[in-house]
Amino acid sequence: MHIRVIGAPIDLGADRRGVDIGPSAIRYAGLHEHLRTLGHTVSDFGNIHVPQPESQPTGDSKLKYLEPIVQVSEELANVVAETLRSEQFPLILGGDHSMALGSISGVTAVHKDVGVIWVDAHGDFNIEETTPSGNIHGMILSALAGQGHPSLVNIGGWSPKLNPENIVIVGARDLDPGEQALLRKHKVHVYTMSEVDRYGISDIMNRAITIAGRENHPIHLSLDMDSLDPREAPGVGTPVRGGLSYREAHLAMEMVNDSKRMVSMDVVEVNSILDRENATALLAVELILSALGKKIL
Ligand code: 4U7
Ligand code: MN
Ligand code: MN
Ligand code: MN
Repeated sequence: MHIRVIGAPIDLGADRRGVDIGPSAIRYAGLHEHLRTLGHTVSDFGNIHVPQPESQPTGDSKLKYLEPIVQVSEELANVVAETLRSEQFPLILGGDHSMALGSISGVTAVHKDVGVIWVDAHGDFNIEETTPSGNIHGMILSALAGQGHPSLVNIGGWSPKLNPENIVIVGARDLDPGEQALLRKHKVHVYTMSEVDRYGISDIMNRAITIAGRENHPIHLSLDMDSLDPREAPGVGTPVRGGLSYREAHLAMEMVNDSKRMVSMDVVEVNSILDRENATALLAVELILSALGKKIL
């Protein structure tokens, strides 16, 4: 496969700085070399331009940095769409999860009826009226499903990008009250950590792939590193106890690879300031490799 790495060093969507170094940390952890060992061809677009938060007005406290996030999303959407049109696989490195607004908008500009597997401790399904923080990284999946502020919803000039019934969240364990109501209302498939405990990650991933990939739909995988237990992934901005184990996360990635349906992937929320000796970036690389074909034997 021809993989194109795209860096999205955005931290405008989150409260803490440090995820803007994520793309460098993941590259430094040996990403390209390992991908080549797997037999892939790898090129690197470099990073898209993202303004520093200190250089921007915060704007509306319920939608912090809305304007620059919209600008970055438009640019990233174009880069991702162009990557797919030139038959390369976009591997987008965050940055906070607000970057998925651009990445998935780009994917859905090229592919019809995209299914999304969103591996995350959170639902990222808030809107202006339900957000407890005003941080846009918690409002991205809803925006892609056509809910929320028009500027977020209409990236690229069209909406919605996703049918909520083609969205599967895996690993959820911290959902805000208003967010829960929205997830139910829009019939998003949510597999919580309780369900992972009860049925096992293998069963949950089988279901996730069946739902996101039904009717031959292409799958976009969005991996938020806070889906992992903070013991495995200490370098994330919003850690929540009780997450995926090291092996559960690997198996989830391996199963997505086995499905042969994935057309694009993002890896987000690696916070290098909070990390310990780049452990979370190294783990991100390992999980990317499992998602892109690495087998134990
Ligand atoms: B992430 C939160 F209130 N729900 O909206 C919010 F708990 O991309 C967190 O999944 C969002 O890391 C986390 O601010 C966004 C909060
Ligand atoms: Mn997230
Ligand atoms: Mn269809
Ligand atoms: Mn999260």
